[in-house]
Amino acid sequence: MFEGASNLADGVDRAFVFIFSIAAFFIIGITAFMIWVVIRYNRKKGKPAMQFTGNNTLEVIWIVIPLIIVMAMFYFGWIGFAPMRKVPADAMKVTAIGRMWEWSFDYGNGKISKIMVVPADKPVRVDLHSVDVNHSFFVPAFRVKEDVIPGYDNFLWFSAFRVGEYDILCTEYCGLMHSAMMSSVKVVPEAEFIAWLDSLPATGDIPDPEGLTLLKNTGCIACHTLDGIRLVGPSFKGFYGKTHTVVEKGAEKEVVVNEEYLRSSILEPNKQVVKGFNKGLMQPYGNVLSEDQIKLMVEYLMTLKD
Ligand SMILES: [Cu+2]
Repeated sequence: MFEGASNLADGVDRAFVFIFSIAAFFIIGITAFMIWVVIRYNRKKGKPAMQFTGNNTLEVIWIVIPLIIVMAMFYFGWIGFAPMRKVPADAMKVTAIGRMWEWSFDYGNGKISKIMVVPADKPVRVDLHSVDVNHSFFVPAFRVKEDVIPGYDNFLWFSAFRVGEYDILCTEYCGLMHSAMMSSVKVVPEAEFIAWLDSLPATGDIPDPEGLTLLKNTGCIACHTLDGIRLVGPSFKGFYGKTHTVVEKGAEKEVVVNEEYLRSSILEPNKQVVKGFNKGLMQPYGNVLSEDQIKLMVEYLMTLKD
């Protein structure tokens, strides 16, 4: 159990052993020195006490030596800590959700598990999310620990190299059943992980497609509904793929709503306005949305044909 099971463990252990050894050396050394002084200068021996003021050599020594020691502690701490904040770009993502008093692990697409399963030798990024109070996600064997704070999504990562099952604890007192807020992480070979994820039922919320999220966040659906109801602009439902009459420079013409029409209606909404709707109510979105965002929106709108 003492042996680390992730890529980050060595750095943490090195800093821990270094700082612990120095602390142990000084606590033993100082205590022994104090005992020696108490015996050696015992008042019963009748030696008169002497007063000293100022000793430059001594002061330099007790400034320089501790300075070197704490800088060495900092060095080992830093080289252990720095890699913890650099998540490899190819890391797999899992969201750990903390609530009173349990952990759950969201693998995306509605797949939520009570225990964590990760492939061996793969970087795993764990996004930390709390739905209620402060928790702290701790895997002792991986030497990773990070607070899970409501309203502030933190993260950690690791690459576990030893197949096995390890404890997950909450290390921030979070109420009555805090001590029972435990789970475990299973490190399995990659093929086994893929099979496990496949068999995990999708019981959670399936997130909106990215294009829909963009339509919502940009405010598009305030004027264009998704259910066919007419508001300020034409409903998106069944819009794609049909022929509509539009007004361009005062003249009516027929257009087939294709990918290009959807795109140009985001960039130049007042160029070809669907007949029966008012011109000038929608602003061009070319400088609000990126090319990629427009592409995602258009792709989503194309799925709404009936
Ligand atoms: Cu907790």
